[in-house]
Amino acid sequence: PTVEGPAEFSRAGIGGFFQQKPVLKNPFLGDALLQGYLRRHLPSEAVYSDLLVFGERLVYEVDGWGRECETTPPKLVTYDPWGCRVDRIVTSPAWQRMKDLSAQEGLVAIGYERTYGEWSRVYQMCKLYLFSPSSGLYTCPLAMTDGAAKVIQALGVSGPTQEAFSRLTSRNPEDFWTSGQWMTERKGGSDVGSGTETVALPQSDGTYRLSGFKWFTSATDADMTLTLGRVADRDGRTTPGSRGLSLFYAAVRDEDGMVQGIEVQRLKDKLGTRQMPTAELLLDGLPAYRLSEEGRGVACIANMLTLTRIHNSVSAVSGMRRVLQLARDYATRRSAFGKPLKDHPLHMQTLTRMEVETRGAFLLVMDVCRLIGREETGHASQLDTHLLRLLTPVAKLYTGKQAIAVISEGLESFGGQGYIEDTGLPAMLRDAQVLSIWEGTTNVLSLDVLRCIARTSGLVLQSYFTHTQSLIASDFLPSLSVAVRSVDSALCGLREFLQEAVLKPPGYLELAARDLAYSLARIYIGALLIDHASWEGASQSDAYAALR
Ligand code: UCC
Ligand code: FAD
Repeated sequence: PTVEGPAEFSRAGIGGFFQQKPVLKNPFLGDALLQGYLRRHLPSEAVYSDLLVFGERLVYEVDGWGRECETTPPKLVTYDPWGCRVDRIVTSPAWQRMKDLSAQEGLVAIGYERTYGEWSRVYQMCKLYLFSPSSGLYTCPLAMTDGAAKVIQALGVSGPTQEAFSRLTSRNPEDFWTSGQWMTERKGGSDVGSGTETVALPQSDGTYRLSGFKWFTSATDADMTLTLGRVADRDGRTTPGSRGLSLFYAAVRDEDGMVQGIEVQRLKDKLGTRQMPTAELLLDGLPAYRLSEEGRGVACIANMLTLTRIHNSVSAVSGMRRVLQLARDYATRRSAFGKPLKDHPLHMQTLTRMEVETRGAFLLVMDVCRLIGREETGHASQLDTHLLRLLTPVAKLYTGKQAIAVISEGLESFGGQGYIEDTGLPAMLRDAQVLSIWEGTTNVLSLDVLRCIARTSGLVLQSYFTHTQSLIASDFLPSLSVAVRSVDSALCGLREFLQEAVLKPPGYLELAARDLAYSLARIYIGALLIDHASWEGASQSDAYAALR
């Protein structure tokens, strides 16, 4: 006689248990720190309701488009069916919808309308922070678009950049443009001064034609770009090094939407950021306008670097927050050893550590946004300007690395499912990995920190010490005194280290650059956590995070 097994596992039956998946809820409502931060600094009903409604839209509409961008990556069509060269980058319909949404929601515009004065950047970046993990990486072109608008505004909007500026900052999807940022060439992405081979040939009408090879160009479906090149003299000679670089503006396509003076060599095959086209471009006489004085290219594109590095930091912290929101939800749905994960103390300790990192990163990044908002509206003191210069690279390099670690831990909190492609979770880790590479690697930004300290004869550091001390010197809760002592003693240690370092042989600080930048980040984060927890509207969680 044959033995029959349980019916539920026979024939087509595969058992009756199916794990509930983690559910994305309104990311604004699920973020107590974000709400608290806004209540404290920007208590506006209009901002609150905009973010609330946007949060709903992200859950019910946009998040699905984000997945579609991932599963329908861009393609390059080099020739049309009749053999004509077209170099068309075809993106998914979802990617197109992201562009329209970005205009409608004012994701760049808010930073220029300045409805909330010095807090407008904070508002804009909070909205981008909610958007980023659902955006299918559309935040990448938005970062460069914002950076380009800032450069153009700083140089004075005139001539061909007049139209560009109004399109980059438009809320009308019909008008809205995105910009590229083409800096990296094959010889070097960090050392742009030595690596740039692109030559700019002056034309009789005052414009230029660019010839060269851009090795990494992201979101290459952009309408325009800012890029670097060397102006050639009558004999075709150029000035080597950084001093020979000028900044150019170019429209990428003509009126028929065809690339002009450009051949798209190929699209990159990337670990992550697959939603977005990243191309290698041959510039073959690309018509361009020079925006900077000759030789001032790097200094002029620095405004773009500042803003894109801030966007990078916002994306980093938003990735951490998103994985945590999902992990917390999952901990209520998944059981092991007879109880939900949320009732296992060690699992919750793991999530708590991620929460503290995320909170610290959020406060650091928002503080940089606060500072740039002050600078742009003429409210910045000398101390603010110093802090902005120092903390921009610090925040970018630190949060980029944090995001990789926190999101990696986040994947593990789903067990094996965190490794399964169509849950959408692995893409979060892949996309985080780039955050420490583009817009300046960790080491290059650590050296940028040293350079800005040297160029200001240490004044940026003085401002750092003064402000950090003031954050922990105000009326803190008595229960936080352990945390205050800890930050205070770390500040003393840092001061002593720097006093000794200047007496050491050259090269000593270079080796210490990364550790120094990390210390600057961690101490400042500690002080911000204490400051936020000491605010009258703070919650118990705020105090707990500061103590952790
Ligand atoms: O990766 C890219 C796009 C990726 C996609 C966008 C993602 C956005 C986020 C999305 C989130 C989802 S575009 C490529 C990015 N490339 C880099 O970041 C380059 C990394 N390398 C550096 O940053 C280097 O430090 C260089 C290239 C800036 C070094 O060049 P130099 O010529 O050696 O620089 P110097 O001599 O230090 O500075 C030249 C001038 C100085 O001004 P003056 O002459 O007035 O004294 C500096 O003060 O530029 C000024 N400067 C700066 N100013 C240099 N760096 C800065 C800065 N960070 N801030 C202000
Ligand atoms: P390298 O400069 O060769 O650096 C190699 C290593 O050396 C790094 O670890 C670096 O930290 C280290 N290093 C370099 N110099 C020093 C030093 N002095 N001291 C210590 N360590 C050092 N670029 C654009 O211009 N536009 C884009 O749109 C764009 N999109 C990108 C998209 C993706 C997905 C990626 C991965 C890159 C993109 N980039 C873009 C390029 C990116 O900005 C560069 O890759 C990055 O700046 C590093 O340059 P590199 O690749 O030449 O590395």
